[in-house]
Amino acid sequence: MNILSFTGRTPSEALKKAKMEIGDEGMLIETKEIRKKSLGQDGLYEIIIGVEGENLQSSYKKPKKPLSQQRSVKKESEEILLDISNAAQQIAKVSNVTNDPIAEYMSPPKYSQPVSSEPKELKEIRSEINKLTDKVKIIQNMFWDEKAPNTQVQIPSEFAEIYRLAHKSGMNKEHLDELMQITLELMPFKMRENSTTVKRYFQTILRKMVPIRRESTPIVGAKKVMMLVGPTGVGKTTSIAKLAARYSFLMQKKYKVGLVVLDTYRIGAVEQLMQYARMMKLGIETVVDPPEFTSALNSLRYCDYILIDTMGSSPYDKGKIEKIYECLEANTTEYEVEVVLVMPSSIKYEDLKVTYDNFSSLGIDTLMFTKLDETLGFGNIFSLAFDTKKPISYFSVGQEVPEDLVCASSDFLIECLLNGFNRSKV
Ligand SMILES: Nc1nc2c(ncn2[C@@H]2O[C@H](COP(=O)(O)OP(=O)(O)OP(=O)(O)O)[C@@H](O)[C@H]2O)c(=O)[nH]1
Ligand SMILES: [Mg+2]
Repeated sequence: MNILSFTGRTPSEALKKAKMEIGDEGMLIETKEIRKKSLGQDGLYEIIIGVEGENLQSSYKKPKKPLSQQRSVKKESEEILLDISNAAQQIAKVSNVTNDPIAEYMSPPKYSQPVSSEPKELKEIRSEINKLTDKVKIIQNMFWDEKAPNTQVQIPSEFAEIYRLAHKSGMNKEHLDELMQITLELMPFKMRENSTTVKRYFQTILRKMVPIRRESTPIVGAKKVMMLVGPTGVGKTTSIAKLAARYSFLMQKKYKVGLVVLDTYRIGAVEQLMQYARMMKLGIETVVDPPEFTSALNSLRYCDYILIDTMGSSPYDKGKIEKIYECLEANTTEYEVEVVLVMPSSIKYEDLKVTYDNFSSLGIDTLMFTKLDETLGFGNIFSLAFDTKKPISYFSVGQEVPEDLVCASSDFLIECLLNGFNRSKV
């Protein structure tokens, strides 16, 4: 077999040259990045093609010096992987590339080799097909070089899949670029060889980047006081009910839970929580003016957990946010109130950021995201936590009380981000 080398500014340019010179008969053995693309310089890629015996097209006039004589080719590379025609055809199918630079040089597929009925040969064919599938993925990614997004860092083709997934998830672009850079810098070279290991490594990096507050239970004698704040209709009251049920019935230890309602503007809001309190037989206090906040907390002194529901306020409604602030300021008890900002996962990162900024005067401690069941992308959640460095404490994944609540974990979020929300994995 003759081993030939072709170079180009992109792998597909090199492949095109090979196609012009040797037609369909060549077998793609290896693709290499020889020089990275930089500001003032094009990238340089080399593809290595194997051609059986004298089987070269007449258009191939100048026989190149076999590469095997120039330098050694890895033994494993000798295993023939792909016929160029077949490759190009499959790429077009898989990647749906229009204006495929190879397509114009393509001839109909040739299945010249009759399949032997010998079991041993069948086995070999199956093994070839497996290798082929792997290589199709590599070649599919070659087109990445031509479609790759305009980013600060050059994203290699092996990263195409994770880039697409993260981009589609709604992650902020600057964060994505930053993460790509980190991943590129840290990833051991060996792991870049296939997209599965690249994805696994990227997953690990993402997990490390997202701040999470693990659920902790109150130590004996102490109390946990949590206040849920956030825009209207995001699921604060429903989440208070879920948390109340969790702490009072669903954990190993049954805690005493008390509720406080700050949302006294609307009769319906008080009634909603009153109903849950009645069902779960929990103490409940209402607060109209800030000085009553301390007395409400004092009345629930016997509780391990005090959960405070607040009026939903538009992020632009400074008046309502101010009222909540006054209550927090008026707290003269020894209890520290953990302020949880509740936001729906169904809004884009920029809107989450505006919401966060508007509520930040309350001193946000943790983030809770609701309605995970109503969205497809989770990169916005990642980006907000990554940007604000505020840990996520809980997720709400549906309307059902109490079951649709998930304690935050980076594994869960990153799984949702890369593979979508799956109720069976809750
Ligand atoms: N699909 C889905 N719906 C949810 C989720 N959490 C809450 N909801 C629904 O969202 C609606 C509003 O929920 P509430 O708990 O009343 O929201 P709120 O933030 O207290 O609303 P205001 O008090 O008006 O600000 C209800 O119909 C809930 O059932 C969730 O995780 N997924
Ligand atoms: Mg409410």
